[in-house]
Amino acid sequence: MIDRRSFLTAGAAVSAAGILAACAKKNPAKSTGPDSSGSKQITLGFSQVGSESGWRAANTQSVKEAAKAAGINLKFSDAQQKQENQISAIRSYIAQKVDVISFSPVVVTGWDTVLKEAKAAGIPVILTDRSVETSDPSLYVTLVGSDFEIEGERAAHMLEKVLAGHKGPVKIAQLEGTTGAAPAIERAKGFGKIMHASHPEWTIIASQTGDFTRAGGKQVMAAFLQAHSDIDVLFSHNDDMAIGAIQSIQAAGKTPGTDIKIVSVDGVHDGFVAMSKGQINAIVECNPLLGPQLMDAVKTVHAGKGSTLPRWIKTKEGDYTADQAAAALPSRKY
Ligand code: GYE
Repeated sequence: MIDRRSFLTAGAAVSAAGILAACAKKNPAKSTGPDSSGSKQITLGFSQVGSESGWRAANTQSVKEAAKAAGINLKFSDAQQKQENQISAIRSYIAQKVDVISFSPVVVTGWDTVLKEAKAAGIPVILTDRSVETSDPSLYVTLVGSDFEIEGERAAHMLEKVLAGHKGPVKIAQLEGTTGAAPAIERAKGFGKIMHASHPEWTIIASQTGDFTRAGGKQVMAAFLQAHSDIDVLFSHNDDMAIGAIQSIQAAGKTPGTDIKIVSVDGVHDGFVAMSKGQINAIVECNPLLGPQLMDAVKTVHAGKGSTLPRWIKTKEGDYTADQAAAALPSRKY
């Protein structure tokens, strides 16, 4: 998988940066670290959700590369999709007295206690990728990430295009992302909003989580196909689950993209490859390359100017159909 390779490359680059920084410390006459401005280097503690998808691998690489480029000392940990691991990572960053904490919350609820601990320690928090539900907005400075509800609406509009000319009822199966995660909740909401407002002929006949993974998508789609012989459309909350589902659709003797139309979200390399083969009909892009915007926000917050930032720094993204996939593939960056 490209993801693993790029992940390892990024890991190697970060270790190399660590060695360079260590060398620089031993020889203070030369440099005090990657930050050449003369000011003290910023330490950022970052808790990543996990390694569940191609999107996540690209996001991790972007964060690591952007930290390096910005001269920020990055402490990185992978929570393997578990909230308790993220809470422990954040507590450890508080104990280490990092300058800024950032994390991509696996689910939306259950963060107030640890966020209050960060606030009490005077460490600002920047959310990235996914949002939290909190009654106290002062617990984080800003969110750098996408509008997932709009992505769900865009997916419904892409399905309208895919179904152009189709008459009669449309039976939809939905592969949801991780239960309780912002992108799963909001993509379902946005899609449902357009469906209820404009498409009485569409029905979601099956909907379950595949946890944003290929294995999950494959397994849940196999169960959907066993229970329902008449699925017209798969709406998958990410490309990896759609790619897993394609295997189950083929195993059931059906042609993905033809017998069952597929719309998914992300736009990772392997999603584009499946789309160029006509197996996925349309993809709503969700840009994972948040690193540079995040590092800019970290610097602003560290300079004490967090109040000048918007509460939500949104990412720019586009929509693609199968006929555009082959032409777009060479210029895709993830
Ligand atoms: O769509 C999915 C990943 O939070 C936007 O998480 C992210 C989602 C992305 O696992 O592939």
